[in-house]
Amino acid sequence: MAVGKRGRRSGPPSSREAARDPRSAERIERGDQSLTTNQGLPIADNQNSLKAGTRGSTLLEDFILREKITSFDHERIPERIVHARGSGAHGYFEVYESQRKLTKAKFLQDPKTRTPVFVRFSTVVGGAGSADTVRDLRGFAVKFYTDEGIYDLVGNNVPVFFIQDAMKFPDFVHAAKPEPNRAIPQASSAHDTFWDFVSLTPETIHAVIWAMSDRGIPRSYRMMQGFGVHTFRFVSAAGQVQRVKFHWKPLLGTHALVWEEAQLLAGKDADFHRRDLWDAIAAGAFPEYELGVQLIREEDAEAFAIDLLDPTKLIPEELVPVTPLGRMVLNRNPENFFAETEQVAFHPAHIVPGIDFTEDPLLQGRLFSYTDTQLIRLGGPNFHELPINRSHSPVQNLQRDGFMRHTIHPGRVAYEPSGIDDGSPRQVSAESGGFESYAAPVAGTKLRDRTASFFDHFSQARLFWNSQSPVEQDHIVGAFQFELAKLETQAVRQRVADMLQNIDRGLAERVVAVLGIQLGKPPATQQVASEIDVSPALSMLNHPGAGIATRKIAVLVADGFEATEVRALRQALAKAGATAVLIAPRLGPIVPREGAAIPADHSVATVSSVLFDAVAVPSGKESLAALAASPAFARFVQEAHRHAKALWIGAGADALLDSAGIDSSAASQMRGVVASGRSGFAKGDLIGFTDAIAAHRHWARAV
Ligand code: HDE
Repeated sequence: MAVGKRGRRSGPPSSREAARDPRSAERIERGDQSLTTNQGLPIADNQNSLKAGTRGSTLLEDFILREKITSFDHERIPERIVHARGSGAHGYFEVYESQRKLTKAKFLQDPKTRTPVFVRFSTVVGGAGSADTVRDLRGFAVKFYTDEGIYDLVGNNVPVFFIQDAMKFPDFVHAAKPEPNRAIPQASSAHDTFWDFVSLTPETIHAVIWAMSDRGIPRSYRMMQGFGVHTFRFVSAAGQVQRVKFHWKPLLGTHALVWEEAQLLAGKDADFHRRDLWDAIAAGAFPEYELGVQLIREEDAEAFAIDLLDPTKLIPEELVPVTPLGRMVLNRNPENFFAETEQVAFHPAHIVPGIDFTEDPLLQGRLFSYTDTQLIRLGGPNFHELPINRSHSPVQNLQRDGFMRHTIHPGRVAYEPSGIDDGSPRQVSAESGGFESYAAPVAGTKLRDRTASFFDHFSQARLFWNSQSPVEQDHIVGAFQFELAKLETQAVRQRVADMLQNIDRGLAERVVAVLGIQLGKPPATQQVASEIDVSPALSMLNHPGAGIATRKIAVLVADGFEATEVRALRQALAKAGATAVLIAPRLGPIVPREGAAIPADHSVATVSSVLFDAVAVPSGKESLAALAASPAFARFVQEAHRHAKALWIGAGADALLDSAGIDSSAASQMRGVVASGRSGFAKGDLIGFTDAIAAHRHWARAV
């Protein structure tokens, strides 16, 4: 059982919570049941179709075969046009203390209220079957089943978006998706049409530099931040209005893969993030995120260098700190991927009293798009009746009929006002909890244009660049180099490189160093000085989280390993909440130098270092000789070293290190390498190893 930041227990869902879940009415429990058709007719033979003799044709009369095949033919629904690849989890949200002064939203009033949630994490560009670890932004969509109806916070793992106006969304997505003639590349921005669009649309550059940073390749859905992106409004019962930006911060810290690792993982385990989320929840290591808000008084809304209505901009946390409101714990895996993760329908317009929109033109467009897309994806207007989408508070209105209507409304009256029946359901005044839009003052001429304050596209991209540590900057340079080197059209490569100068001349120079081109004239821009030059909160390295809970450590062994060392390692890791996974040349029992054999968890043939956070090679002369003779183990160690992971090196591993291309004489001096001495390991080594894992990566060693 995990313990939350505020020391609360994060147990599995209680029976009361399960009973509240409207899905319970729709669940088909497995038991000793008869096989039937959809009409309930018991089926006597599920093996053979109805034929004219054993060698004859199948008869059209076979309604059982036809029903089965028809159902199968219609199993797929259209995948989401964006965010098609996703993984979901159930959990709950609870507020730390009443936020009555900030908002009248009921689920933010009482620390004793546990609001059920369903979360869907996703990549944006790839199809439903694409790999989890591609370079992309991640969706972070949360559905709160509140007592006032559904509230959806449909955000991403970075705080800014690529475009400023909904009008450009189809263009942006068409440019990023596989090119329409060849339908390649899948789930990748490294192609001409994406960068062509970017080079001609400078407002994209801020989100692009986030995507090229390590934020684009998260280690885990459990280790990434979430952002509402747009500015919203909080409205209190006393009528006080504030602008609000939402933040999710993971308890485990914000961590990334390295690019080569992400690429290898796409082949080794395309489901890496999905599996990681599922396994953690199944093991009771419930992911936890803190919800925080940046608050700006309505009257101060225009006090910043940036425009709060511009979704390509953020407010640095150093200017407006994030106030923690509560925590979300994910403690239950879905039971059926299709029914829950696939059919869940999020919508930024699913809001509750106390939260309201702003006039952000991207948000305004989203308010249309999400219902519209469900009409085609989920087949009609009644998708809110699907169990996963159903409000936990009563739904009463006079909308009727349509495809797949589940509810049955008796009576003659489906209109309002009516004097024939009791006039129910009635509208509810704002004082009694009815939703009332914030009365934002609006005046203007009808036009198609943008406010002048939207035209600075580079100041915050520069702020982001300046706020990265040197190693994070190296990774950004590498990502731009990779993507631009993949382009086929030289003019696009040139335009992007020239544009990068408007972020930072040094960045542009470093990027073109491997592209075989010279920098040209930077395009003209408008730039507004930002209030600060550096925002430490933007560097992932400043969000390390605590400890090594849920980390997976590969322990490489063959017959003859030192059992005492493996036992001590296992205990130390388990104590810290991490898991040691035994990897051997074969499955079955592996025999130590002394003591009882231990079964291997995996054969080296089916795993790879990229699936683990750190690697341990325990002592044992015979064991180490066998590992050193195996190219698979040498590669395992060499890759983990190259990806800057913590390494535990047992006594006498020189031959293995040599075959892994690591200078064995220098190993014990390397950052993040714990080399146990000839006289065996000490307690301090175990602490050193867990500390090295907690540091995530040891960049000084990366080669
Ligand atoms: Fe979305 N977006 N989006 N989006 N979005 C969808 O809705 C859209 C935007 C986000 O796990 C679609 O049900 C428009 C910003 C997430 O089911 C669609 C615009 C942000 C998810 C759609 C945006 C997001 C979606 C596709 C610009 C971060 C996945 C399927 C005006 C704040 C939700 C669907 C899930 C999904 C439209 C921009 C986040 C087509 C038109 C900005 C996390 O309706």
